[in-house]
Amino acid sequence: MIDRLAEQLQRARRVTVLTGAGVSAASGVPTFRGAGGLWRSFRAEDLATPDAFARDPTLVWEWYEWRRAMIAACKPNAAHDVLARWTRESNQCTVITQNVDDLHLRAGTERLVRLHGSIWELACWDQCGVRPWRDERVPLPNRPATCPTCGGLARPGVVWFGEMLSQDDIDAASMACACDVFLAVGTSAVVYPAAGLLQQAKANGAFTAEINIETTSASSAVDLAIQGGAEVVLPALAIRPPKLR
Ligand code: BJW
Repeated sequence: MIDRLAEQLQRARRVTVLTGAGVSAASGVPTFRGAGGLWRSFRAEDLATPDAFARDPTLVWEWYEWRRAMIAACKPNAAHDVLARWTRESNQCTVITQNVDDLHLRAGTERLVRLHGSIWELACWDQCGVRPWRDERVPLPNRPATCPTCGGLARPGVVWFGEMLSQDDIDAASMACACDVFLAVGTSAVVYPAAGLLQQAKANGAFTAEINIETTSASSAVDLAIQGGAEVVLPALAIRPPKLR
């Protein structure tokens, strides 16, 4: 299985990797679905929608502060490192992530598309005109956090259910679907529009593969489903991006 993917990667000129929470699992960041997932203990409707924030910003910020503290103690793992190396060694390799933990960035990934934003960025809830800003302080000085420009509420710079993703990110992700190999790693592939990228790449003629510890809704659609941890399978591929050879 791994050999077959390695062969495809060696032949490819353009490689796109879509990542999800499973990539950060070995770093200690909880996933959303499945055993130990955040949605097993918390309801998305109470914490990850604009309505939830409008109802109770303090509760939502408590949850995000708890996650920020947890992520701050985590480091990129071997899966992040391999993907970062691929993007550094070839400008034909793009990583699209649904993760908000920024562990891909910390590993040094280039040309990263962060579809669901970053937990380390904040934005003005009242849209006073200030651009989103980065604040890595744990904890933040105010709870709920406030906008330094207008003094109103600040919100986490992430994409909640029912919210539009940034058009620039969608465009960049769509462009990256014109590739030879499309690899979905550590994602349950149920959240749209991210989950639709695989079909888009397939329609463009890409060889599609998945790396996951479980069967997902994408497993039957991909050309090759490899069962295993991202932090084990990606280093085992031990390949260099094709353009460099
Ligand atoms: C390992 C591993 C290891 C573990 N190695 N693997 C079309 C059809 C149906 C619905 C919709 C649709 N279009 C839009 C929607 C609505 C909605 C949606 O998709 N709902 C579905 C759930 C049904 N989408 C949206 O609302 C999006 N907005 C949008 O489309 O706007 C336009 C629009 C609005 C309204 C209606 C129609 C159109 C926005 C989605 C935002 C998602 N936000 C979250 C929270 C981010 C902020 C935060 O973190 O707080 O993003 S939800 C959560 O899910 C998070 C994740 O990025 C996302 C994806 O999860 P992911 O990464 O796949 O994680 P898991 O936990 O699901 O899976 C982990 C996997 O790893 C598992 O498979 C494990 O087995 C595996 N694993 N260890 C390898 N070591």
